[in-house]
Amino acid sequence: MVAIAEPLCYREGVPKVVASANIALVKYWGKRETELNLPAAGSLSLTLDALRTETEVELSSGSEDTLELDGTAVSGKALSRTREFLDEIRRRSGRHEHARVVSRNHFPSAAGLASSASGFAALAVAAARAFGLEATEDELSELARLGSGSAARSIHGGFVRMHAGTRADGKDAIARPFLGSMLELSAAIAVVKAGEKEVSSRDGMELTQETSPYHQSWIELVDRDLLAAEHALTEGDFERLAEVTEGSCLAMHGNAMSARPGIIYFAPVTLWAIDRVRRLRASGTPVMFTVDAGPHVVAFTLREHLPRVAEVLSEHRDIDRVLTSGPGFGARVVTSEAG
Ligand code: 2P0
Repeated sequence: MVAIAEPLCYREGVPKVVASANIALVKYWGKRETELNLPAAGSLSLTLDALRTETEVELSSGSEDTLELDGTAVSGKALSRTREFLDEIRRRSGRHEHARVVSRNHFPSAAGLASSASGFAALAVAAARAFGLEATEDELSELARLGSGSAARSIHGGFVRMHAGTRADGKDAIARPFLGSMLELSAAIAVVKAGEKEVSSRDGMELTQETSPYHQSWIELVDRDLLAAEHALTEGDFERLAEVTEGSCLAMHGNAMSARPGIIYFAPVTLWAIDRVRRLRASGTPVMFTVDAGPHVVAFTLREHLPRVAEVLSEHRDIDRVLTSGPGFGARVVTSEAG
């Protein structure tokens, strides 16, 4: 029996999977189908090395699946989502055992920092392995998507392109690496002092698509932004990428703010940080901002400018800390059964 607080690496014989969260440059906000969690449009992200989740899945003789996150047994919504996910793994593998899932985030959970992306990507790889389910990268991405749309992207490293697909069974709603970028971006993540977000991405998306008068325009914009962002990456055109990335972020938030009741993820300091990023860019530093479903601001820049960008963003008392990160790898097993 392993104590809950014991580090993951002490569970001998259980492979550990690491996945990194990703931050989208062209955002995902809306679904074409909720049962299979199919996105209404594509998206484009960068997987970030510093935002890691480690997960172990062990088959158990118990009568139900258990989940421990950061040393604490989890119940409620997070546990039911994990169990539903494991039900699908059982269905596909033809096995019936329950599982013990132990997971640890190396960044603040549930604060709008994409922990469901790294969490479900790591869980997909770890659970497939534990249940002996052979899966290609496309299948792992599809599986991760069932847990969380953005998790499909965290199966891969670097820049990643999520495809909305058209099939009803969702087999083509998967992410693949986007190769050929002439830009290598790093990120400074300004973590705002705040508790858990009030509206989850899932609920926020649903309310937005049901009530925002701009939702259809937003969905149509995504395809144009994807083309423009991919072109900017292959041309190494930082300015153009900044225009598209910031535009996609603001359009997503504008759409969410236009829901009834409007969803406001920004805190006052979010606007302060956006202003600082734009001032830095105007004075010659290549940097662009994006904001997910929370108040934190992610500034993408080139590696050599990262210290300066992080320094500027840490100057406000409502910024708790600034994390810095280079591009990350895709989800992978880091310890084998041999230990
Ligand atoms: C993104 N977000 O592209 C967007 C931008 C948040 C803001 O994907 O319902 O947790 O599980 O598919 O993946 C967060 O949404 O939503 C997200 P579900 P998910 O990164």
